[in-house]
Amino acid sequence: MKSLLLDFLRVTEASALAALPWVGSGDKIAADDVATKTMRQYLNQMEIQGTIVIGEGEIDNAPMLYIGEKVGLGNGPGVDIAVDPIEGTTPTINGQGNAITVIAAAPKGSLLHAPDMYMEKMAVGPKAKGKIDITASLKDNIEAVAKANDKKVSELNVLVQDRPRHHEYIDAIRAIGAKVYLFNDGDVIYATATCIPSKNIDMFFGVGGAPEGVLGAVALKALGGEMQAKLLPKDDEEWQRCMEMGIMEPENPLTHVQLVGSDDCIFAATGITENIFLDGIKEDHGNYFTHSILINGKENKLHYIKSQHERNAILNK
Ligand code: VTB
Repeated sequence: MKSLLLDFLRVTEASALAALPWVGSGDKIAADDVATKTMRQYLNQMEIQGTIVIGEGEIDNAPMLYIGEKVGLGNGPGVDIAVDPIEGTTPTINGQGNAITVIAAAPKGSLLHAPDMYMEKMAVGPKAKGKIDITASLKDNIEAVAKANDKKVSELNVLVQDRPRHHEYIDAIRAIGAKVYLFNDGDVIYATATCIPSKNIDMFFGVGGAPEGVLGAVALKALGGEMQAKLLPKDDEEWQRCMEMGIMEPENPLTHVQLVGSDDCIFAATGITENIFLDGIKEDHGNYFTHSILINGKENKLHYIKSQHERNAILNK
C-alpha cells in the first residue's frame, strides 16, 4: 500500500485544484462534479485493481465513483478505496474553511462498506486507544480518556460538530466537567486531530456521515488512535440498505477493526480551504501551492506535503 502513497497524493492535489475555481461560487453540483471527474481520471491512471467502497453513492444516483465501481489500470494490487472528492461541499461553495479532498485505501476486503447515513462516532488518540467503549456512558468514557491521557477531567478537550443534534451531548460533556470545542464542518479532519499531539484534543464525539466515519477511521488507524462507531439508520429503507451492504445487524456497535480491517492502510487529504492543521490552496505570482497530509499505517507516519503547481494545473472553469 505504501508504494501507492504518492499516486494518491496526485489524486487529491488534482481534485483540490479542480475544485478551486468553485470556492465561493454557490454551486454545489458543479464543484462536486469537477472534483469527482478529476479524481476518477487520476485514479484510472494508477496501477491498481481498485474498487470504490465508499464513494459518491450507489450506481443509480452516482454516475461516477459509485460504490462498486472499478478504478485503476487493472494490473496492480487489489485495493478497497474510500473517496470524498469534496469533504465539505458547503464550506467550499461558501468560501469557508474546512473543505478537503480525501482518499483512503486498504487491501481488498478490509474497509467497511458504509451506506450514506448518519453514524455516531467516538475517536481518541494513541494514548487512550483501548480505553473507550461507545456503548458505555459519556461520563465513563471521559473519565477513562482523562486517566489514559494523564489529565484531570476539567483539562480534557472534546471536539464536537456544531449542530442542534449535538446540544444534548455538549451540555452533558460540560456537566461532566470537560471542555467542548465546536467545529462547523469536516469531521474527517477533526477526528484525525485527536492523533496530532500539538492540537491537544483528547476526544472526538458526535453524529456525522457514515462514509466520513470510515475515512476518518483509516486516518486514526494509520496514526495509532482508535475510533468506534454505531450506524443510525433512520427508517426501514436505511435499515434495508445496511443489509444490502452486508451489515446484517446495523444496531450493533462497530469496532475499529470492523471499520478498517488492516493496519496496511493509507490516507491522503489536500486542503481546498484551510482547516485545523492544513492550509488551503494559496496563489503566489501565478503559482498555486497545495497543502496535504499523507498517512501510512505501516509506519504510523504523518507527512505534511506542500507542492507547487503551475497555473495551467487548474482546470478551466
Ligand atoms: C457530516 C460530516 C461531514 O457534513 O456528514 C456533515 O460527517 C453533514 O452534517 O464531515 P449535517 O447533515 O448536519 O449538515 C460534513 O461536516 C462535511 O461534509
